[in-house]
Amino acid sequence: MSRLLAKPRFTGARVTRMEDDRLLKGQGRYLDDITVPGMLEIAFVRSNRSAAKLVEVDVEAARNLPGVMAVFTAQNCPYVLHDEKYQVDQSVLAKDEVRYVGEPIVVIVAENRYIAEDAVELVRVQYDALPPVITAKDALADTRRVHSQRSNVFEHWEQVTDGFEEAFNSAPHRAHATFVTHRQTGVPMETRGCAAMVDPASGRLTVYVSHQSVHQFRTDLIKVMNLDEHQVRVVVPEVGGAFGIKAMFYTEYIVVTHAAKALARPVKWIGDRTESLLADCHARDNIHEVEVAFDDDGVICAVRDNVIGDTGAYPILGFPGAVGEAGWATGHLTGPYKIPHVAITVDCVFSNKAPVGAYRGVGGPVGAQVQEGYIDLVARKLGKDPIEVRRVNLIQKDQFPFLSATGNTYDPGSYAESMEEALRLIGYDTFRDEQLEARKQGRYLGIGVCVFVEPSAGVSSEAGSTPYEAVTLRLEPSGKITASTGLGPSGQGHETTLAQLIADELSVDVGDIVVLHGDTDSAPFGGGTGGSRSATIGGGAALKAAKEMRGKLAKIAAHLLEASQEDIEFKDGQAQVAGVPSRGHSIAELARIAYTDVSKLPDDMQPGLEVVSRYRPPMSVTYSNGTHAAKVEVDIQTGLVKILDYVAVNDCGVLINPMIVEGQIHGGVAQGIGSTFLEELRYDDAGQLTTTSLAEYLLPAMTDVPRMRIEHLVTPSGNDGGFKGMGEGSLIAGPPSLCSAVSNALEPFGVFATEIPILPQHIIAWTKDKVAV
Ligand code: MCN
Ligand code: SMO
Repeated sequence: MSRLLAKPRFTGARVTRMEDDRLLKGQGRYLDDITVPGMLEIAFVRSNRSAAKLVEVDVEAARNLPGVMAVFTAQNCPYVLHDEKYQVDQSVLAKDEVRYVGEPIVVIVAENRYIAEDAVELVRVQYDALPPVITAKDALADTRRVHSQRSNVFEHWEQVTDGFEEAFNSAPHRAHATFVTHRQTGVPMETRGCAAMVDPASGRLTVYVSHQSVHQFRTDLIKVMNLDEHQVRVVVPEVGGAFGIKAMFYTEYIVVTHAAKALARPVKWIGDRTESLLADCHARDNIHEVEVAFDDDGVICAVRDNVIGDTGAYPILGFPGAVGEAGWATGHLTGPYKIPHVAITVDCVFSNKAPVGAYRGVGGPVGAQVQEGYIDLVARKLGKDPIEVRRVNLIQKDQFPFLSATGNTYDPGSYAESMEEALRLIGYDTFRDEQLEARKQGRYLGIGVCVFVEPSAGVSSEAGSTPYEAVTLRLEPSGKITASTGLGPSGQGHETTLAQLIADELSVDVGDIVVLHGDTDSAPFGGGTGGSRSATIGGGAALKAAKEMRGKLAKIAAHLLEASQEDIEFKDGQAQVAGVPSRGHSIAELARIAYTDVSKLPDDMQPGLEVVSRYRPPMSVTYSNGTHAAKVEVDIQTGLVKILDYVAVNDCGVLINPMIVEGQIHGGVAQGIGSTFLEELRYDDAGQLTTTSLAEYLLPAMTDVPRMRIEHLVTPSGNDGGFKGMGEGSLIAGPPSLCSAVSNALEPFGVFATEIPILPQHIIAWTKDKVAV
């Protein structure tokens, strides 16, 4: 195989996203754009009680409405998701009992959505109310049970480092605080949906779904419905945002597929915004009671964290959400700090609320909120600058690989460096004077900082996991390249970034490559997109496939040129004898020969040029890092927070496309702003969700998101290519830095914010009638 490689042209460059041509012209084809003749549409009757026995479900009038083709209930759509580990059953359509508002009970299949919605109104559900379990504390008390056969506490674990108590008790100072991140969710512009149809000729089933992993989806679907892979094709069209929400498997998908099979008609469901807020997985909803022990310099020796994670009514198939949230949050409790001791207890509980699942960062935002929160707390107690406390606790460059007290091994990163760079960018040196000056005028400025670690591209060796990704590469007879992957992009630009990597390996233009995804009939089996794994693992697979292809091309070229394969280099779209461009063949010529002039091939080579490569990274996880710093002004009259400046210093190893990485950061910070100041899924005492539209669940608008400055540091990972994932870090770092900035601004009022979102009414209540000191 040729070892001589030209300098990369595309890797590391700001290559314009190839996806954007179609997306910006409105040519993206999303789930709801898929219509086929005879397609029926679906509407769900969802529970309007949080906890009740179902006494009677009368669907007669709905069934008789003209245009209604079928009505399904648990009786004629009897699938049940059984959670082996926690011994919980979830009927795909509620049977006997409902456990959260929004749980599907009946499905109407009609000629169109209008009729289906009308029929929904005709269904009579008679409930016998049960007392709901709404707060985490209620759930823990276990006096009322969400699932009668088992305790609400479905998961409990503890972790204590040896010597914790001694270290904790002998420290000169201790402080405590309770940190809360309320219920939030990812809100993709395109809601969830699914369409299913059976091909009458072959009998094969095709399911279109807006999802992050075609293969995982197929695995889950066939398991529940007892189908076989080769009879099921899953297609993911353009996805308008996913954010972890669409990595989950939901009961609606089974109902839609069942209806399509039962009626032998194509059937489609797309959630409306209310359904989306009610029944997409929720996230966060963690309470952390934290105690921290430290010395006079602010060096922290021990942290205790008692956590309750409220997971809602059911574990989501394949993703025990609260365990995920609390697991990541406590697993990275010490973040980038070299704190030697931790004591952690976690209780994950069921409640009569929507199930909790993945949302960008899964536990990372909560964990970072706690981590930066206790650092700020120490500073507050000692009357020190919060930056000083960070400086004395940060893991230093010469300490990598670093084994954290929670048991994670961090590969090299630039923790301290990223913070210093962020401080320089935001002008920390002069800020304190500016802040004092402003305070004299009754203006409250603050800077908050979050130094984050982001576990990315994690792979597990457990059975059932997919610790690899695959890329199929086909050099077509014309010399153009078709690549195919199991990744499931929803805006991350994989079509561009994978093409960049392949183009450089083969010295061709990115425009000569098309990257396909989202179809189990053509994509090689893979894990899909989630856990910020695509650049690292998918990119690794693309590199590997391209290298294999290069080997094949080098072999053909060497044969034709009567040269040694080792001497073949790839440059400007041709394979040539190193340094002798006149002795070479274009890639297109080699491709033509491989398919249609095969007598010229070496004897031991098959015709054609196709490879499939699977990359299983040597590292089980690689840690990205960085620092976000936010400068805010808090208006104590209106309770509004204005973000005056925002900087992000990011280290995700080798960058494939800085522009895409920066786009990821912009988006994550925007979500972080929503998470800190706007977004909260609120349930009332009866378990009714009161935030069922975007008029109540507020998202950041364009004017809420400031311009931000971004810088990159590069500490390569040990995986091929040196990439680290970064798709979640900006939502991990956003909320803590903003929350910390508010605390810093309002320090004269003794305010120390420990709950997000921070709403205007909170700020007003904290400062009203108080005198700044
Ligand atoms: N990248 C790069 N160089 C690196 C690392 C990443 O150029 N060193 C590029 C990648 O090639 C990719 C993007 O940046 O195009 C993000 O890469 P990565 O960190 O590998 O994350 P994934 O592509 O696996 O994306 C998943 C991540 C997750 S887990 C959530 S949740 C999330 C996120 O991405 N959901 C998103 N960002 C999102 N962005 C959009 N637009 N929509 C979502 O649903
Ligand atoms: S929440 Mo992202 O899909 O790991």
